[in-house]
Amino acid sequence: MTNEVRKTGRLIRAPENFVDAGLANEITTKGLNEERRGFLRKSFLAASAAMASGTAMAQAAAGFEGDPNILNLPEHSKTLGQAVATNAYGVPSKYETNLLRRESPGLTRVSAASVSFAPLQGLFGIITPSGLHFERHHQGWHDIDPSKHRFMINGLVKNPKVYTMDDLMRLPSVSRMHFIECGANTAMEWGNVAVPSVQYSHGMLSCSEFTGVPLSVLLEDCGYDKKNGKFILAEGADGSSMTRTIDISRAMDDVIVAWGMNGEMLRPENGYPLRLVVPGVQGVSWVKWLRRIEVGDMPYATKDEAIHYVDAMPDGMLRQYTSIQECKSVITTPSAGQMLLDKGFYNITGLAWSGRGKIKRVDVSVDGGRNWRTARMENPVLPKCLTRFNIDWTWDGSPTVIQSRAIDDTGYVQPKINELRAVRGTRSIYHNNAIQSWKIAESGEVSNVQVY
Ligand SMILES: Nc1nc2c(c(=O)[nH]1)N[C@H]1C(S)=C(S)[C@@H](COP(=O)(O)O)O[C@H]1N2
Ligand SMILES: [Mo]
Repeated sequence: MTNEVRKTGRLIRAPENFVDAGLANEITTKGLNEERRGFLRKSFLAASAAMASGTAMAQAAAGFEGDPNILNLPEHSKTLGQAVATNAYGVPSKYETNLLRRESPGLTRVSAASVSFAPLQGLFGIITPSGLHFERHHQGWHDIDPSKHRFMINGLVKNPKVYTMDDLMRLPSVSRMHFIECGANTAMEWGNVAVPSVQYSHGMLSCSEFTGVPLSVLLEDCGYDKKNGKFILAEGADGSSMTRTIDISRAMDDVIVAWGMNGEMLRPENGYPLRLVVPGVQGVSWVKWLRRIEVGDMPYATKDEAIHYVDAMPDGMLRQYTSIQECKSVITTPSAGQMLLDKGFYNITGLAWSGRGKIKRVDVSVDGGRNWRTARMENPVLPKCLTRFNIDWTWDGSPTVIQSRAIDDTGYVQPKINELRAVRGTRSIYHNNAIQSWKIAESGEVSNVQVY
């Protein structure tokens, strides 16, 4: 890529973290408001005009001579910087303070029951910073005193046990990177509601390194009944009576009773001091503030698996226990709410994941699904973890639609929305893993559309 191309590729990366703080409030359910759109375009045209006048363009191409940001030595190069910040937890730059978890403008808040979405459009790589990890609480979050927290294993076990946090943290631990996705992620798209940005369409998704003791170690420690113990029930300590059934083969496989997230203790809103990590399975089974696991011989059919978290099928039947988050991907940049300021080179980047294993391949279309090219996947590519993909693209300035399509190592191909609707109908909330389409208008504005 030449410098020339590099310079023409201009993109407003994320509504939250560029130009000014006010913009985030100006995004409506229909995208940028008219006034804002006009302003952005005018400022860009003004900047281009200034560049084109006289010799400015030639100078700029030669290395930005005339740029005061190069000519004038800035204060930070001439003065003493700040001392180490030993007494405070580190925070992002003040120029990044608009990149936040947000509640959807379209969803009304019901008491403490709430969702905040991760700002996927502003994140790099595969790890979600802990302060930006999405949240889903059925009955609000608590900051629980770890010295008072107890974790019990009972039911079909020889030795029922109660563990303190100290007991647990002495046991052999593992650290693994996994995605967590709420089963209701991308739910609005079932009904053809084009939410305004990838934060709201796909932001109930995060990925962290989790640390804890494998549940298999604890079940063995309690002498679970290998003959009759077919399921476990996981229970949280909050007021939502969150209880979920998990079959014993999964429980003995890669499930972790975790206290660590991204190298430190879990954040209170993500289940401090203890949560279940159930790789590949929908978020609701990742019980937070975990206080009890019971071993049983049948599925428990609790409220959160008999009434909620069921899928309404076209024939009127309800599908139960659809735990796995199937193979899915989304382009995070450019994505709805962002704006391409002129034609030229762009790196299209996004995320792919599968609850069944590793991502095998990601294809990208820049012409509404007619042609597909294989994207570059960044290492590491891990099972039940986010995979970052990138692909080069030169936008010629004409309107188009961009999409990504992931394939996992079982050979499963992420479906189009109409393929998914043919099987699942339109009355579902959960498990929408359809291909996402972003429309690029001639103005450079990116918006959410459905393409069949
Ligand atoms: N105890 C308890 N566990 C819970 C919940 C809850 O409300 N209470 N919400 C569940 C749901 S629906 C999801 S999607 C995930 C969200 O995890 P996070 O808030 O760490 O992103 O936690 C799950 N575990
Ligand atoms: Mo969820």
